[in-house]
Amino acid sequence: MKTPRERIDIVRGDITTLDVDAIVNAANSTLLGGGGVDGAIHRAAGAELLAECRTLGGCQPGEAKLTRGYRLPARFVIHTVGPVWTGGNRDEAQTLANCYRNSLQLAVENGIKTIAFPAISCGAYRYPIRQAAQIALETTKDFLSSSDKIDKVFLVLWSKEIYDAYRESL
Ligand code: AR6
Repeated sequence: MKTPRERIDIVRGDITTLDVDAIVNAANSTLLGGGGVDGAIHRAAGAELLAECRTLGGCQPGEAKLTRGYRLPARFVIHTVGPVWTGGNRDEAQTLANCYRNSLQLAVENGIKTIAFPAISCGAYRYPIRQAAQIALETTKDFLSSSDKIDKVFLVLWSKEIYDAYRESL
């Protein structure tokens, strides 16, 4: 079996274009859309995504909920809500780790083998990039070392700065 490291790919690009079983959305707790990667995912998936999101009753920070992918190449979208960075004293690190863990767990429960994450909380929610990169990588590696159900995790970074931070953390 491949090592956890061999099952993680760090790539630059637009997550909405990826042909994977599921892409993860960095949503807000209403799950009713927003800017950043959330806006891009809703635009690419079409109005049916918002209609399904309306049935979910929102989502707490650190938790994750599944919808179909509609017009996306991805079959599913896993919506998670990252922490807003307020200095690090409000369990932001724990909440961010929960986003990765709970999204991966939900993927396993739904037979998802390939999954792509954006840099959750690294935009509007202002999480310090290096710390977020470390949490993304550590939490994903830990999960993969305890489960062989996921074949590949793509960490998809839009900006060069964040891409470089992830490469360094690896
Ligand atoms: N593909 C991959 N990454 C992207 C894309 C894309 N198409 N577009 C943006 N990013 P953000 P957050 C990057 O702000 O910090 C929304 O309004 C972006 O460059 O999308 O968790 C929600 O509704 C950044 O590095 O998410 C919430 O209200 C990263 O994705 C709030 O923003 C995450 O930035 C969530 O804030």
